[in-house]
Amino acid sequence: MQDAAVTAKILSEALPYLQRYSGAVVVVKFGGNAMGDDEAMAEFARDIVLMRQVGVNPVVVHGGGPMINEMLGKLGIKSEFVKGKRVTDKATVEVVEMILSGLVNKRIVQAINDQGGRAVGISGKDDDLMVCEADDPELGFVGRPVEMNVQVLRDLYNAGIIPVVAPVATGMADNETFNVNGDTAAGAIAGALKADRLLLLTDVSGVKNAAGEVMTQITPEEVREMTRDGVIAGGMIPKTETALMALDQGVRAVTILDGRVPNACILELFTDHGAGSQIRS
Ligand code: X2W
Repeated sequence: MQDAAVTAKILSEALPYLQRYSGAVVVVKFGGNAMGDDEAMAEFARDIVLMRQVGVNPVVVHGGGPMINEMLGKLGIKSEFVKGKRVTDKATVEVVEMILSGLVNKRIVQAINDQGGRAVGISGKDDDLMVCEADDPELGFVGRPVEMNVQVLRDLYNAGIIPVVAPVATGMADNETFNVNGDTAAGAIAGALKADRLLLLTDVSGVKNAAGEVMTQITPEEVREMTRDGVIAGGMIPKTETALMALDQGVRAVTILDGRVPNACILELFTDHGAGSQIRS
């Protein structure tokens, strides 16, 4: 078949998926490890703009751990992680906010706008979107979301705008700033919006079973079992915990997938092949 005919066939076959997701709210967590060079960033942005163009309401929540590490390194500030979360003192939280709300947030906003989308970058501080408490005294200024005010996100996507959210939050007291794990923030936002889908883009192909194979479909019960048995371990734990929390709050399905695969979001939403591991009841 000629290229044009193949393209036409692919577009035609996408119709049922386009219909299924028309009007859906899809929260996409774009992890720092999933962000590549400018070309990969442009490709991610194109997928997000395509989603918007076909009637999906995408909400992007990003991370930026590797970019924070790089700046802390330049400044000679030491950093360590406890159970997947960065121990965050006063000097560190200032760097976290500068990098996430500044550098990383604006890079994504610019990439989406360069593809013809209308992205607006905010953080959890804007309109008190995400109000936090200290997660654990040992971690310093690491926040656990306790109050979500997601109307600002609805206002933005109902106006045709793609919100891009940095996981930095305000506290209950004045002048507090919290560093929030990107997965945690994305889960809390998806839960509060009762999103149709939460896509967690990372740098692994999904959740693996004991034999090391990626599982395409998993139930929450299987996730609990695999966590108890130590099959789900390390960096996957915050992701599956986020997934279970989001499902509990009314999100219909959560997918953990490799964001470095070209067109990962489109593959997951608009083809029957799908991508990564989908967790749903
Ligand atoms: C993260 C926030 C960024 C993040 C951090 O300081 O690295 C905590 O650990 P990725 O790229 O999604 O890992 N916050 C509390 O989550 O970035």
